[in-house]
Amino acid sequence: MTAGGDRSRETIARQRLPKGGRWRVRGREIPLDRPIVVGILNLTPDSFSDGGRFDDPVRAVAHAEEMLAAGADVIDVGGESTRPQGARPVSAAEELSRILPVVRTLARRFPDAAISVDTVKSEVAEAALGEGARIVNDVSGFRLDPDMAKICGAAKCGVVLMHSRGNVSTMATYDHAVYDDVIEGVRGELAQSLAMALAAEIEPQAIVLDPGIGFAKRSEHSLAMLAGIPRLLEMGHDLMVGASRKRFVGELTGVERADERVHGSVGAIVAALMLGARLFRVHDVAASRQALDVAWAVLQARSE
Ligand code: HH2
Repeated sequence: MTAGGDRSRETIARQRLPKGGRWRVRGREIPLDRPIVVGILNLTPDSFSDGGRFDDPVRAVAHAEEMLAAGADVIDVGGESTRPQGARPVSAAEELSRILPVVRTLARRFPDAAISVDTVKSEVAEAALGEGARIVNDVSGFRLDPDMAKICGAAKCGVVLMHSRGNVSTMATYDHAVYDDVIEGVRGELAQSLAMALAAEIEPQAIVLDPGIGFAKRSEHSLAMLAGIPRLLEMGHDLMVGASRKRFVGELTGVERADERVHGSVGAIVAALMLGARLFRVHDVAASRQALDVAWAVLQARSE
């Protein structure tokens, strides 16, 4: 064993697991004393891996039910795709017509689940919160709508501030993927999102950060973000990771079809869990739940 190997083993042994906090999400607290699985429900015709599969409300609710039965803690409902190729922005009215009936049904039928809305528009967030959503997942980290922070502060909902650059059409492309130091760059820009949230009196315990895997990030940037999770945790908030079926998994594994990337996606979230992330936004709930629970049990046994 080399001196370098000894040193890295020591570093890993010294690393403390973050204490299990609680995520405040509008009248409820989600304990973060185990990995939290956020099931993706895209009500879009054009999402990169599941576009068109759940854009009918009946199928969407059935899929949410399956994900909850498979162990999802949160259902993240989205009505606008940010796909890398030709994402088409939709109006607030169109987004609302896609998501509101489903949010309403899910909130009533599954009162124990927390419903999250994946939107960059305050009008959509406000309406979804009015129908029972408890979390706003803003992939622009409050950059694109000046009223988003205010709406979330007033509603006392949970928020996910994800890092991205550009607008809905460009944020998942490589147009803005230029960094001197990707982790410092993302930390600096997430700090601006955080400042907007705190200025709107959103409680720190309501805020989860997300490095935005694949958003203005080439594969090497996404890998650096995952490896850099301990440095992102220094910002003082729990982390959500959305690696599910993304391009970097395809590039690493040579698997072209997004819906065949489950094994690589699970590898990514298990690594992220080991490095300190607690929340995972996934398409494949059963595989992710099983893998995270086993990896978590190993981590718990190590820290006892
Ligand atoms: N990724 C996507 C959408 N929303 N939200 C968070 N917090 N983190 C992510 O990594 C993230 C996200 C993109 O994935 P998907 O919803 O499957 O695709 P599309 O944007 O094409 O609908």
